[in-house]
Amino acid sequence: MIVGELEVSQNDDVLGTMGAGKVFGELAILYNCKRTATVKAVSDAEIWAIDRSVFQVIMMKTGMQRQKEHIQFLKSIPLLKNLSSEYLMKLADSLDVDFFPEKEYIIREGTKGDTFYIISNGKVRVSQFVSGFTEPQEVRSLTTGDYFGEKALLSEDVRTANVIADVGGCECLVIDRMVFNELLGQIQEIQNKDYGDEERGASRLSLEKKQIGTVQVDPVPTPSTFNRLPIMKPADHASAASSCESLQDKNEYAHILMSDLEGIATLGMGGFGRVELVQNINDKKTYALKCLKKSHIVETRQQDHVYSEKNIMMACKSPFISKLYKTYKDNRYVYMLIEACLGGELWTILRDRSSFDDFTSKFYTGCVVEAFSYLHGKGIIYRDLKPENLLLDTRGYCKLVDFGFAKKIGFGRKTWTFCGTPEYVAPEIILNKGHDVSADYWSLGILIYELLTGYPPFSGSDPMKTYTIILKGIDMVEFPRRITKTAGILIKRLCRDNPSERIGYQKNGIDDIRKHKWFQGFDWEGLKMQRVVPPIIPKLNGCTDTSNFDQFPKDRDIPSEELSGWDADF
Ligand code: 6J7
Repeated sequence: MIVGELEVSQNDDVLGTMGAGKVFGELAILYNCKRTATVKAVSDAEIWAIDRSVFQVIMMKTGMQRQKEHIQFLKSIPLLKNLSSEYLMKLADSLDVDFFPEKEYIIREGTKGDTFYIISNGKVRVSQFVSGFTEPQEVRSLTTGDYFGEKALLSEDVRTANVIADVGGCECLVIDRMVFNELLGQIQEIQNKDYGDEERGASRLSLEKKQIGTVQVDPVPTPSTFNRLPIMKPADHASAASSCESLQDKNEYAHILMSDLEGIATLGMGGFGRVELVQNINDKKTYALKCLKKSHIVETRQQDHVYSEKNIMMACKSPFISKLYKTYKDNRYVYMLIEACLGGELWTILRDRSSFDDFTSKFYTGCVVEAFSYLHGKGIIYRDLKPENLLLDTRGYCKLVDFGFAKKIGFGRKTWTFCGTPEYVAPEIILNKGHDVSADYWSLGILIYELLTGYPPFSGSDPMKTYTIILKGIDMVEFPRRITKTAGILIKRLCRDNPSERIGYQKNGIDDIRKHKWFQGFDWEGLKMQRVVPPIIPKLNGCTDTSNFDQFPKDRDIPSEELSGWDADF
């Protein structure tokens, strides 16, 4: 605001007034949600305004620019010259930048250490206690591009020298223990570094290790928030379905005409259109037909998402992902002929049972891990994990459905579209920092929590409250006793605020999740080969039985024709 006076109110209660120089309106833009308060001019006022798209572009560009600069700088450091660009990107993503004024101790000898530093600008002086002297003796000075702080992380745990900011202060890139171990710990130069401490007679002070205080966690209220809607999505509640047979080759379906399909029942519906169970009149096989209203797609500008959904699903061949066999179109709809999964939504089963036991949760999580392993291996992120998007097939295996938010981003790249379902959205998506497959690992942590308890860990009465709770972090969440210690550890490792620290996103990839203690003894091979007996076997009476789905009324609404031609290649 430039000139004038503004009044801020909520539900007719005046919260305060603002004058020149104040900034407002950022919350709804940051969090992609409705305005949280009313702002009214109480005098003539002049204001500068930025709309959401410009704000997001600025956020995206500054984020990309910062990352580019960090990568460029990291590339110029001889120590890191052999690091792959994937590692450099992860490093650039995980580091913090800190400034230390002149004479400040960055590191104090004898204290516990958990961070590694690279000097990005300025100088430091390094000193050490040496036998025969009462004061620490200066041993060297370091400048831009030099690093320090590795010894406590490699073996000692305790700092072996003092590092003090020199004249003019010093700016450092700060890397924590976990990222250091993951990305830098194996570098030979670091492993073999010998500072000549022994020859010098260094006598490291053995200060008492500081006790790490226990963090007091405020229990977060966790209301049951079902009926969760995704953000910026063509379909609010798209579900697919199944056939009685295991259908493998999509070319087999090329000959199926729309006129061969007879409607049996509705499996799901929303603003986007509906999903119908249909039967081929010739061979009696059943499918899910997802019918998307073209006018709705155009109104919500989801054309690219719909194409992406088609292309990704068509390219996927995994038993843990529902198959897309064929697409059709007419003047009002585009259609996707999808494998039916008549066991119903995992969400419905979870709702009916309140929560799952450890093995049941492991089994469904395992199916998702296999689906993610397949998608991520192809450079595809899914971005909408939740029990509503997991359907059970006739045998009780679950499959990922609804690829409206999936995107092929390749490797070492990020994307910026704000999407997902509030309770499952990762902090970097909320903060518009750019995200990649690591956002799927975050959502996997949320899923495990929800399967084990029946409710998600972060949940508010509206999306913005949910986002605010998410940004407080997983350590603020109460873990009920039904979440075992090892399950809790895995959830916390998946829901790290820093995407690079999430399990699944490190050098061994998703295998780290498969090998996690919570999965000890789990038959991954059996799951992959679908030999494991599923924990819940759906009751089904033939391939037209829709009793595992809610009932929906007949669709009387005929959408308007949409003839712009955007779907020419659909
Ligand atoms: Br730089 C530097 N020079 C020395 C040295 O001569 N002896 C020791 N022990 N450490 C030196 N350092 C760095 C090294 O990276 O200072 C850091 C203090 O914390 C040390 O790692 P640290 O022991 O974690």
